[in-house]
Amino acid sequence: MPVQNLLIATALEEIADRLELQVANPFRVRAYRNAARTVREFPRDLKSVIDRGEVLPRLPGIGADLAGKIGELARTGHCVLLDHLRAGMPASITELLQVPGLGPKRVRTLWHDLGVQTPEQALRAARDGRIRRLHGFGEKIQRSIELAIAAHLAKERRIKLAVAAEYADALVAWLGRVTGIDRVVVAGSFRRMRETVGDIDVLVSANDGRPIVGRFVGYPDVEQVLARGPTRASVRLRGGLQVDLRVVHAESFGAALVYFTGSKAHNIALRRLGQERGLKINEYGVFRGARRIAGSTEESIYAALDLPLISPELREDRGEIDAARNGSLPMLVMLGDLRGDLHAHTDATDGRNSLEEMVEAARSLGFDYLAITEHSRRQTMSHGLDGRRLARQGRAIERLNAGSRGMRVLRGIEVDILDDGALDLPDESLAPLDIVVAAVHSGFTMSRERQTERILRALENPRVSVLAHPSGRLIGEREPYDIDMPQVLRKAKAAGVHMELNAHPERLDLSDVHCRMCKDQGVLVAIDSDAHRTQEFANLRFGIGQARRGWLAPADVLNTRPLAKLLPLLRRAGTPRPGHAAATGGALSP
Ligand code: DGT
Ligand code: CA
Ligand code: CA
Repeated sequence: MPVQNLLIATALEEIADRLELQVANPFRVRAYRNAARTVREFPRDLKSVIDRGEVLPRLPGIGADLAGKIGELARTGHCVLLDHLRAGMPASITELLQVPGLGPKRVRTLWHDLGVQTPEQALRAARDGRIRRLHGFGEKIQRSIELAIAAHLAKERRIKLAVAAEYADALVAWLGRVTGIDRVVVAGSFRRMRETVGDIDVLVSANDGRPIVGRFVGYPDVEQVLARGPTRASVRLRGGLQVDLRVVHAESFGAALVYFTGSKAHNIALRRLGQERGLKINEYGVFRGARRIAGSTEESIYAALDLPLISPELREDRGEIDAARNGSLPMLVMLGDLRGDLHAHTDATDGRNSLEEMVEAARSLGFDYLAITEHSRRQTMSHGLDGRRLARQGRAIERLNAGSRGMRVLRGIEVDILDDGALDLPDESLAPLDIVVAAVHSGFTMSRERQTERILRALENPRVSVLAHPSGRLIGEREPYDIDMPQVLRKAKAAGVHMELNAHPERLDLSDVHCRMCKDQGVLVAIDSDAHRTQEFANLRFGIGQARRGWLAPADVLNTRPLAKLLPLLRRAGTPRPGHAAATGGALSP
């Protein structure tokens, strides 16, 4: 999603929130919410469409009035209606709406009856016992509000990697057009592919910093310049994200890249290693006394310490320096190593594209295979498939496969794991499939013991090929459910079930640490997009980033294998329960 669309969508959401706080007509509120979603999902940058003088495309559910607002936001970055709404109520009130459990109705009561405008004030009101006395609240609600606000305030304000990528790509394109610029790299946690980033660190190589800094602070999305000097600046963008810029000369670029890529812990460990050899390392280079012995490239910095280059994703001081010293750094998996995707949806359930469109998109990406894995019947909100619809889709897939050579479409399902660990579809529905991806979508708050038992039982089912998004977390929104992951992995290993690394930016589940546990235990990881629309295959790159952070090599990943080696590993094809040697990679590596 282009950044501009994100900003327009955020503004439309804010209009909806504020209208709702005013008790506006619910249909009007809903129209703005729907418009926000449409804009967010629109595949092209609306601003450039409008800037080029093209007429705004006719978007579903967006009439002339809303189209006018979108045009206004795209052209000016402002909207008279929103400014008016903002002027009529406290600025901080929308932050209160972000607190889980506080909808517009409750926020409005807190504001009108208690004068509460900020999360801090709401917390105080809860602790003073003022909330429970409000009409329709009571002791229990007061307690849940108190806990939710405390959690909200404790949360570090970090943004998801995929959102940061939208901002970073646009900013790099803007900076790249200034003359005299040599290289632009986004460093920091972004380059290490952390699942969330606190701010963005841009590093530029150029002889003269001033025109670069000028261009940077002139970026149209800059809301506030926080600091500015001849070779550095910090700004806050609209939407709140902070960006730090540093400009260095070419001879220091590698040293600065190492320094600003971090992590801080990795840098400290490098410096310690340097000190042992009488070397000083800083963002300008590696020095012996006053003499610079390295600096222009990252390779030169590591080479000065007798180390091979360490990939940014590994730079967390989790053993990578020792591994580099003794030559045991993994050859990390790359996007190009993936032969296909084992988790995708279509418009038969809650996806947005047809089976044919998803297949065509996967084919044009060069996949050898794509598994279609819809939700199962229990997911009524997403029109999950029952046995009959699943069988019908299976026949459609067989027709597609019969009509083409090249990419193979696999018949699959993302079947719900029920509370007791049974699967949501009977064995006769699962038996004809090429792959069964099993997933927990309910009962997140079970005790560790019950949750672990439930998942172990699902893994024992000989139909199950892959456990999807194994921890169930949604980044920044829902904590992982409580399970004994080492025990789950031991069972997976014994049963020949693989773990998914779901590459959806909200999930990135498995975590990096769990990926590494899989590697250590010999459990293969399936890096899947969970695409609900054709554009979402692109999310695989975030899954690859996470996998690299988890030290995974191509052989550790299930879907780096060609189809002929993949199929036997899915425990299908008449072999109810292959021995566990079949699932260990090793000789089966691609
Ligand atoms: P973030 O922004 O919280 O997601 O994480 P980073 O790693 O991007 O951290 P940030 O933006 O504060 O700093 C960027 C890099 O600069 C960091 O990864 C390492 C380097 N750095 C920052 N402060 C220090 C420091 O005090 N000592 C050392 N050795 N390096 C530092
Ligand atoms: Ca940063
Ligand atoms: Ca920073």
